[in-house]
Amino acid sequence: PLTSTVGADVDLSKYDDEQVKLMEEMCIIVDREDKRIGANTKKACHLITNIMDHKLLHRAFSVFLFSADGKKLLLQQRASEKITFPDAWTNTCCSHPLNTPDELVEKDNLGVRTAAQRKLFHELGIQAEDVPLDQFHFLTRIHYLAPSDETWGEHEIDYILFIRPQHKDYIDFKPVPNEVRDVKWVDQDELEALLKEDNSDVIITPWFKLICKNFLFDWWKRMLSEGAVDKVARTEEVEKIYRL
Ligand code: DMA
Ligand code: MN
Repeated sequence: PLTSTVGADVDLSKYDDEQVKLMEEMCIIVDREDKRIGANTKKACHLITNIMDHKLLHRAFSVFLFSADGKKLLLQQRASEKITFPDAWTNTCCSHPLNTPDELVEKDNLGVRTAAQRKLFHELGIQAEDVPLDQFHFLTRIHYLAPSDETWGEHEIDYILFIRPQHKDYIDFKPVPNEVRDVKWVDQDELEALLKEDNSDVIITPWFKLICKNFLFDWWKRMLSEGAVDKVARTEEVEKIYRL
C-alpha cells in the first residue's frame, strides 16, 4: 500500500482556504475487501495519479435523509468551493470516516455512523439529536472509481446509509456556504426529472448517479411499501460489496 504522501507538490493556492485545510484529514485506506490497511491524507487519497498508479482506495459514506413520511429525500448541490465535484447535485451528505478511534469502529458500522452524524452537522448544520446514531440504517457498500478533473478523483468503498427521523416532518438544516450551495427536498418523480436534466447545465455526482441507477428507486419503493426504514436492507446487499 501507498503510505507516503505522494503529490505533496500539487498547488492548492487557487482553492478555498478551509477546503485546503480539510485536505489534511486522515482517511482510512482499505483493500478491495474493505479491510483497513493504513491511513493517508484526504489529499493523497483524491489525487488521480495515486488512484490510477497505486490503486489507492479509501472508506467513505453516503447519507440519504428522508422526510418523516418517507416521500421526500433531501438533496444538496455541492459548493463551488469544493475541490472535487464542485456545483454538482448529490445525495444529502457524503464524506469519509477518519482514522480516529471513534470512526474506525467496525462493529455495527458505528465508526461510519459517527462520521455521518459529524458531517451532517458540519455541512448542513443538522443537530446530532435530530439524527441519532441508532437511526442510521446501513444498506450496502459500493466500490467505484470516478475522475473529477485532471488532478482529482474518487476511488472508494462507499457505505450507503438511510435515515428517516420520525419526530419532525422535515429535519431543520442550515447549509454551510463553502460546503453546500443549495438544497432541495425531492420526491421520486422530481428526482427522475432531475436525473434526466444531467448533461445540460445540471451536474450530478457520479456516485449518486450510480446509486440511483442500481439501487435507490427500488430501496425507496420498498421503504414506502414496508412502511419502515429498517426493512429496506436485504441480507445479500448488507453482506456484499458491489463493484460499480
Ligand atoms: C466524499 O464526499 C464521499 C463520497 C461518497 C463521494 P465529499 O467529497 O463531499 O467529502 P468531504 O465532504 O469530506 O469533502
Ligand atoms: Mn473520497
